[in-house]
Amino acid sequence: MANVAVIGAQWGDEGKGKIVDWLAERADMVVRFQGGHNAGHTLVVGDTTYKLSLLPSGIVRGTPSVIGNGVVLDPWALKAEIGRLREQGVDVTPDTLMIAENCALILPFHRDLDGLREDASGQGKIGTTRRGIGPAYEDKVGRRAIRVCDLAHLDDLGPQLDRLTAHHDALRAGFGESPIDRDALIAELREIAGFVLPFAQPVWRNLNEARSRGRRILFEGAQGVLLDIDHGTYPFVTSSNTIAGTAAGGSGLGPSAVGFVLGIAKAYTTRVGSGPFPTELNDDTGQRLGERGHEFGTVTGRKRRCGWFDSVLVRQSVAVSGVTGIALTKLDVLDGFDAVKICTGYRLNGQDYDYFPAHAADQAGVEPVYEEIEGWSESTAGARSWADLPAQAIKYIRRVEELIQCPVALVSTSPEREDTILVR
Ligand code: 2SA
Ligand code: MG
Repeated sequence: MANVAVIGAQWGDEGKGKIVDWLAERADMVVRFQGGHNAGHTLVVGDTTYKLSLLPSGIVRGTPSVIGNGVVLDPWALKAEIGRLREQGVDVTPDTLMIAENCALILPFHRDLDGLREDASGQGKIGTTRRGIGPAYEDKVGRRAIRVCDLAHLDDLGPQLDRLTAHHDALRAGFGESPIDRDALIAELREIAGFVLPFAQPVWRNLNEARSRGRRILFEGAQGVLLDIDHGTYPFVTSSNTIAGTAAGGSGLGPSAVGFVLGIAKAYTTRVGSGPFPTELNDDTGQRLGERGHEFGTVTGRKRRCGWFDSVLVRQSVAVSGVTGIALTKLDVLDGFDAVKICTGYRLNGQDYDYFPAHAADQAGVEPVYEEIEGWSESTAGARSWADLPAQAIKYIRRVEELIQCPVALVSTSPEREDTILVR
């Protein structure tokens, strides 16, 4: 079996956690390659629900798990998440978790800055998770970041701290905040270093070695393609590249390491945070999708905005991420509708669009064009084979495939791992 990269094909929360868990059984390693603890992956195993934000989903079943260099790592969040898992009976040791030594850290003032900016933005709010993700990536790209490997050299941090504090103290002053207390920061880092360093590894090397020994690697994306810093609904995006191409750069393997790209898409659409959403429904139907789909954020508990399936957006995600097959999730949420709609194109200023234009005002202004399909009254919840699906549901899936120009490889019909239909 080829190495699989799993990515979200919408705005995140497509149900990647369950699919990754399903695939992790067939993989030797699971790798996170971008994002941080802004992700929220829910896994249901028997009677237990695990909520992961930073750790790769393989960790729950003991599959060796890797946090790659493309991730921004909050060491305190790491410690807290490992602590919660240990309470649920899942042990995390340096045998089951490796962290790239060249991973940039999220520090306490990144989180502060994320919140300060959001609070000051009013209407322009991005609706971030306030975890410091954006500010940490800014420092990485600005060559000021403190990285995991620096935790072993805290006495030599002088020049780096100069650059970091010069930058942040100016920003903080603008918000009326006091300068960074360098001694306190070093003391905090010294305290957490002992927890993090046992997991630190030259991950690129270990992964390449594993690959040459024929180990199967599963790449676990976070968020979704429409939140990609380049291809997403900028500026209402996250601060990393969420496309499948990042699996290589964010882990230290070449692009040839990825053999199959599985895009995850919900049978409808949701979004948390601000930004354009052409098929959003601010009516009873939207309400019903949210209630049936339990659409609340895993990390922040925020209510998700809901709407019909948008084939234009998913087709675009399929293209920019090189998606080989789609896993369609939460089909059962559409059970019982008299009719279901699929967005097949947009209209803007009297013009037709078969793609999502880049400009923010155009993205906010497009009117969706819908195709209506007769619904199905039977339940698809828990269906485990194609034969269990009502004819109309199959028709819906086939139409989705046609519109997004990509085959549906899996259909997920409940949070349970076993309730998954392998299409071909
Ligand atoms: P950030 O914090 O800088 O990454 O936020 C920027 C935008 O990215 C969105 N974003 C997400 N959207 C959906 N799911 C995400 N993870 C959690 C989950 C979200 C939660 O899986 O449930 O619990 O609220 C996620 N992470 C970031 C965010 O809403 C901003 O639009
Ligand atoms: Mg999520």
